[in-house]
Amino acid sequence: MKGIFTALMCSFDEEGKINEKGLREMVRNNIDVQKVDGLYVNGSTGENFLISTEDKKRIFEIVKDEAGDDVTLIAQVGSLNIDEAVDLAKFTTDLKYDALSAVTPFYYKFDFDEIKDYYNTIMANVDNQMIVYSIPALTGVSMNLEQFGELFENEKIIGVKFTAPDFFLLERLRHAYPDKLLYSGFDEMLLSASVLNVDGAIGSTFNVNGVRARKIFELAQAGAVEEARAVQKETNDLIAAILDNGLYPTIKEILKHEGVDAGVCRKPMKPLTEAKKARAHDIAKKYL
Ligand code: SI3
Repeated sequence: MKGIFTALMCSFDEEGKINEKGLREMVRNNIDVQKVDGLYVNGSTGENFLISTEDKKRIFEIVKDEAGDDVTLIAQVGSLNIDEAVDLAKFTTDLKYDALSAVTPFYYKFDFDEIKDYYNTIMANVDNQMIVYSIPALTGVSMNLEQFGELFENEKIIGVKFTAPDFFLLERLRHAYPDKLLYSGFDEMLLSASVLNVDGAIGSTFNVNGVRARKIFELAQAGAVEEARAVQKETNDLIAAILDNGLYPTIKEILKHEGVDAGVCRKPMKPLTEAKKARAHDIAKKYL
C-alpha cells in the first residue's frame, strides 16, 4: 500500500460517454511508462462527482480488468448518498480492489459525529480497508489531530490521503499515528510531505510525471534533499504551466501528445480552446 499512486483520469468522448479503449490506454500508460505503484480510481481527477453510478461501476470494472494484479488499486467510493457509497464499497470489494477511499461528506455542514458515522457505516458493510480522503479546499471539511485519531479507532481505517498544505498537522499526524498510512495529495508539495516521512503520494500529475514523482519521493527518503529539490523544481515548472492552462483538460491533452487516447473532460468542464490545446503540446515538449 506504500508508494506512488496516480489519481487516474478517465477518457470521455465528446458526448461524455466512457471511451473504454482510451481508459485502458491510460491505465497501461501509468503502469508501463510512468511505472507507478498503484492507481487511485474515481477520485477528483477521475471526474467522479460528474458521473453516474453506472459509469463509476463500469470504470472500476475496466480498470481492474486492464490492471489485473500489476499494481495496487484503491477505489474512491465516497458519495453524499451513503447508500451509493456502501453499494460502491461492496462492488469494488467484490472486484478485489486492494483498498477503499472515501471523500469526507461535503456540501451540507456535517458535524464530526456524522462524518465518523459515514465512515463506520461504509466499513461495517465490507471486509476491506479504508483511506480517508481529506481535501478541505474542495470540501470545506477540516479535521484536527484528535478527530483523525477518532476515525483511526476503527481498525479498518488504515490511513488518510492528506490533500492540504498544513505541514504542522501532517507532522503531528505522523508522530501520533506512526502505524497509519499517510499519503501526500498535492504533487507540487511532494518533497515537503516526503521529508515528513509520508508513506506515499496520490496525484493527478503523475499521469504524465510519475517517474519524477518517484524520484522526489525516493530521494527524500534517502536523505538526498538537495537532489530531490532539483527534481521538485522541474516538476513544479511543469505543474505551474499545467495549472495556468487548466488542470485536467491540459493533462489529457498532454497525454494525447504522448500518444494516449485521453479524450476530453465532462461538462460542465469546458474544452480547451485551440490556443490552449497548442499550449498543452508546448508544455509537453518543454517540460516532459
Ligand atoms: O482524488 C484525486 O483525484 C486526487 O488524488 C487529487 C489530488 O490530490 C490532486 N488534487 C486535485 C484537486 O486535483 C492533486 O494531484 C492536484 O491536482 C495537483 O497537486 C495539482 O494541484
